[in-house]
Amino acid sequence: MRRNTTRRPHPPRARRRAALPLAALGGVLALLLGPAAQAGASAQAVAAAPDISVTAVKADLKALQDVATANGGNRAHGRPGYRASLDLIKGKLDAAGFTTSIQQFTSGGATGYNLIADWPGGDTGKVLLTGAHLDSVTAGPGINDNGSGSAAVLETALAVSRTGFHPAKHLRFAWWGAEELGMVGSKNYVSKLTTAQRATISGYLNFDMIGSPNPGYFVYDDDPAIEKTFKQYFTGLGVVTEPETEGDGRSDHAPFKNAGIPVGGLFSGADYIKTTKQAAQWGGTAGKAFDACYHRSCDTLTNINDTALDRHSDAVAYAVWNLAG
Ligand code: DTR
Ligand code: ZN
Ligand code: ZN
Repeated sequence: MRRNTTRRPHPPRARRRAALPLAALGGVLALLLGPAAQAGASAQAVAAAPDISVTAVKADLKALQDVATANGGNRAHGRPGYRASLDLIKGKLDAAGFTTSIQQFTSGGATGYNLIADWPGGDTGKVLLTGAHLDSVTAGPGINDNGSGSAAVLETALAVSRTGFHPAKHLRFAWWGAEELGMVGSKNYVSKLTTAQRATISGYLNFDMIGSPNPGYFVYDDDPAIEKTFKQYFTGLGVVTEPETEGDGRSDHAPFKNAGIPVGGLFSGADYIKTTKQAAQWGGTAGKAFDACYHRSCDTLTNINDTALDRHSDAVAYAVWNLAG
């Protein structure tokens, strides 16, 4: 979905070359006109985030559904469906030019895996990390929880490659294992970081359940700058948001927050009940859960609201483009 933003879409390379002299002139003018104009100029200089195709995100969800169907009905830690999900995503990232690595750990007597994908370039002293947990519960395929976040992060990473985005910061993307066992994969990742490595992470963006069938629009109320970026995006859409308050400690942002790393993220709701007020502002059904199939076998490809998935996927890209320095 296109946002009503004043920014133009990222011009193709040829037009970008022609535009460079104009951009340089803009920079000189900004210097002459002073800080306020400079702020305006630098804001204008941020490339517009690309639209993330909800069709592409849903195709990834279909692929994850197929993985679960072919592997006992789930993509849970320690089950074949999890590693098959990781290999599917890794293959797309490798083909798109990312430097991928698999971090192994053990939990509950089973081997778990995190997938890390680095986009070459940028200041490795300033890393913007974007992630989602890839595992499901054993009860079902976990398409909303958390195929939705995994697919949106994947399509944003692929958009970075497709558009040739090379921001000041170093971009890293991650898909965590064993979140459902207590954020085991992300805790493992953070525990292995040295103090110096932790200091390089300027922010961690977490996306866990962003396509709920009776959706809400909750923004993590942790780091103010990250929260503001997400709220700006939804304001541009004319969508009201609410702070995500009960999520503290309930997803993969928690280990990063506990390590003093700025965190933020989005959530479309789980088994809590949508109020009348929330239904009035967001649509959907009051008195029903945001996701009645939370942690159940019915969390399948039909357990997704396409509008929520589309809006949240675009919000992932908007945040990456605007927080990448
Ligand atoms: N713990 C997540 C789902 C979840 C429940 N509340 C929140 C709040 C913020 C993010 C995620 C969640 C899971 O079951 O994977
Ligand atoms: Zn869950
Ligand atoms: Zn989840």
